[in-house]
Amino acid sequence: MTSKISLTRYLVEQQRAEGHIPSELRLLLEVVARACKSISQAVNKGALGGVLGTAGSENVQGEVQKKLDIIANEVLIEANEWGGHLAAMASEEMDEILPIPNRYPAGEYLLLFDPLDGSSNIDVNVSIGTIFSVLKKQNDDPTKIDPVSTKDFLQPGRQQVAAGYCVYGPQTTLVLTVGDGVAMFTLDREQGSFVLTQENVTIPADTQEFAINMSNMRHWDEPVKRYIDECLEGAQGPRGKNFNMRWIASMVADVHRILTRGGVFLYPWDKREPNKPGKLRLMYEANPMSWLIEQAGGAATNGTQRIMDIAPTQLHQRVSVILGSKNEVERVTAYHAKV
Ligand code: P6P
Repeated sequence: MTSKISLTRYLVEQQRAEGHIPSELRLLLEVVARACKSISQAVNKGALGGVLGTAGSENVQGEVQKKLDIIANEVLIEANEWGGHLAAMASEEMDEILPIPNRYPAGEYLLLFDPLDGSSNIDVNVSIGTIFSVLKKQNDDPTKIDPVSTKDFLQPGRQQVAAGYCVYGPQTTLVLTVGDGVAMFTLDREQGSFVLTQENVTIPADTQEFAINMSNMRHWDEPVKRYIDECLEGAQGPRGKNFNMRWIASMVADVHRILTRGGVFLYPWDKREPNKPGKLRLMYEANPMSWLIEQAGGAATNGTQRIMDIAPTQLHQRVSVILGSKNEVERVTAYHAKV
């Protein structure tokens, strides 16, 4: 029986062997994992915990907040604010960044998160998840520590030092990269710890499975319409093979499936709100998911450029997302180039 490798042991060995994880970052990742365990407990209680339904408020995106959205946000803040590893936090559920209170020591890392992605699925018992991204506060003059501000967060995704998600589904699974491949840890509820269940996760370059909200078809731009039409034409069409479709309406669950068996996920720009580049948020949804996908051998673009090269201008800015099996993402991106 191979001994179980806990998240802690994995991170210590990464720190020792690869030098990817300074101890402050290792501590941060362990704190985030513990927070995800607490969120998983709250999610699993469902109606028994009185946590279903809406909170009667809206978030910065103008979306109705679920009780669990707020609970998950508070769990992540309370778990991370005192440890001394962070300069500030940013969340989908908060308009502004949250600097570490003066009563606690501040560190050099910036933590961004969508505390509970896919919350429209909470009340119908479908998988949801927490997405997180870690950046480092850049100090132009190391001798002078400037007070943290929103501009410290506005770094392209390629600057991330860690990224991951925790999916609350039939299993609670933490998926993580620090730039040395992708590892998956399943929560062992008897031990109360995350256990390594897969490392060096790899996405096949080709796939026969796409994920998109088909109800928006009439609003898509031509390149996306062409790509999906060709998939739907199946073996008799230009692709010469049949495709399957999945749409869970929970990015964490759709990305987890793609990391597990391949596929391509699309949430493209559409004509409904032409001034919005897309629905999903760059900083705490698209960037962390793009790094995981790239670290597993996949690709992630907004149709015209690599998502992780996008220079952000706003904390909550949105982006069009095409990610997953490399050859499919490259095909969709090539169709955009021909327009
Ligand atoms: P739609 C969830 O609200 C989310 O942000 C992503 O997790 C998901 O992929 C997408 O929106 C679903 O959007 O328009 O299909 O409900």
